[in-house]
Amino acid sequence: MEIAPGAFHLKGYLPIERQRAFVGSCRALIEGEVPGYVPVVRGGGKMHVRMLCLGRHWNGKTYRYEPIRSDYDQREVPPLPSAFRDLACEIAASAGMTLDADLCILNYYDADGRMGLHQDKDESERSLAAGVPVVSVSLGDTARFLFGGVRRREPVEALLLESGDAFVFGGPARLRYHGVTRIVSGTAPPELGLSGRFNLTLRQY
Ligand SMILES: O=C(O)CCC(=O)C(=O)O
Repeated sequence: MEIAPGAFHLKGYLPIERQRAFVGSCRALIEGEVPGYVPVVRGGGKMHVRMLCLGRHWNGKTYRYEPIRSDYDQREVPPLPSAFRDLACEIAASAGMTLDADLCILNYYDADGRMGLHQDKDESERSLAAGVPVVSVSLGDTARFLFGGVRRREPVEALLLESGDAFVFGGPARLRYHGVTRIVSGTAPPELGLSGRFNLTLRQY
């Protein structure tokens, strides 16, 4: 469903077996050798998600990408798994767009997780100018997602992102504000054995 020019909500995109496989990968990564962590952003506030960047690290202090987690533990960012890259390419194509993802921001939201309204604008000028899409994949508990305009003050639409949904925003929608106001706890499909929500945003720097 196209909810605005360049923005598509692909409900129920991933069947449960594929969701299970990606949840397994997300768990292993976020609890892995280079684990997820709660970023502290440049104003000094803690984010309300546990984050792990893959392929390139997004530094919450500088709002820039880098190969080393210099705002946290100086570790090298883990690579982007090819299955994540392929998934991004496949979903973008379903929305009529092209994405050769080289990074993913993997977020875990617990029952109190949320993310303020923001733009994804730290990728390269070239990628942003071309409107290369961001592909978002939701797994686990439902999220109340806000999608606004290209200015903060513009009206926002609220929609529910459920487990298995994909959301794509590119072209004229690439710089639209978005955020997550709340997690609807206990709504994850029981087959996933997951409490909380994983969200992957796949991007091309
Ligand atoms: O969790 C979501 O659905 C949105 C995540 C997001 O906005 C981001 O990672 O920039």
